[in-house]
Amino acid sequence: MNTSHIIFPPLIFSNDNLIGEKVEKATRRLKDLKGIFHDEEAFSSMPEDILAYEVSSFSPEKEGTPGGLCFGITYLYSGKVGDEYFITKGHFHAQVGRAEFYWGIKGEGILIMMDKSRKVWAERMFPGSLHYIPGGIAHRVANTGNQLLSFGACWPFDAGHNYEEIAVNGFGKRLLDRNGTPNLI
Ligand code: M6P
Ligand code: ZN
Repeated sequence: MNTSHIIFPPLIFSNDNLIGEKVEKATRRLKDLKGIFHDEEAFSSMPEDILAYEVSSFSPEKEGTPGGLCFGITYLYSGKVGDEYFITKGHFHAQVGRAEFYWGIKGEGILIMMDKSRKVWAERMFPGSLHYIPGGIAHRVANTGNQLLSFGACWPFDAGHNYEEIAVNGFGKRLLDRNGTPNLI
């Protein structure tokens, strides 16, 4: 049998690791999250180099290619700024109609979503949880546990990230620790 056309895949997803030549890694430290947390005093008292989260992603084609898909794993560390859990920046998609899947791999957290009218709702994330984020819905994740939260994501190439609206207006609600319990306030 000629096996010359049987090759190893360019990507291996094992445990919560994404391995491959074309995997890109982005790092977000507290200093990259200025203005995101409500307690500015607590924020400025923390070392700005603390790692908040990392994203390993694989884009098989050039960003913007219609019909293509991106795959990523986010590693969100456990921590709080005052009473607010570590969170991802959060974004709408630049192309409003583009949806996305998230799924929980390790740890526990909460996926926070918001529509255009600023209505906010949330879903618990845990190993095995699967979340469909429809087009037009802003999304961000909080780590509510005391260990690393890792979650997967798959989104269309041409979705793009619109961070501006969240940077300016934030989400309509925040996820705060109230006596050890996460509350959307
Ligand atoms: C997921 C995907 C990525 C996103 C990342 C971090 O992996 O949604 O597109 O970049 O989470 O989220 P954010 O870009 O909001 O910081
Ligand atoms: Zn997205």
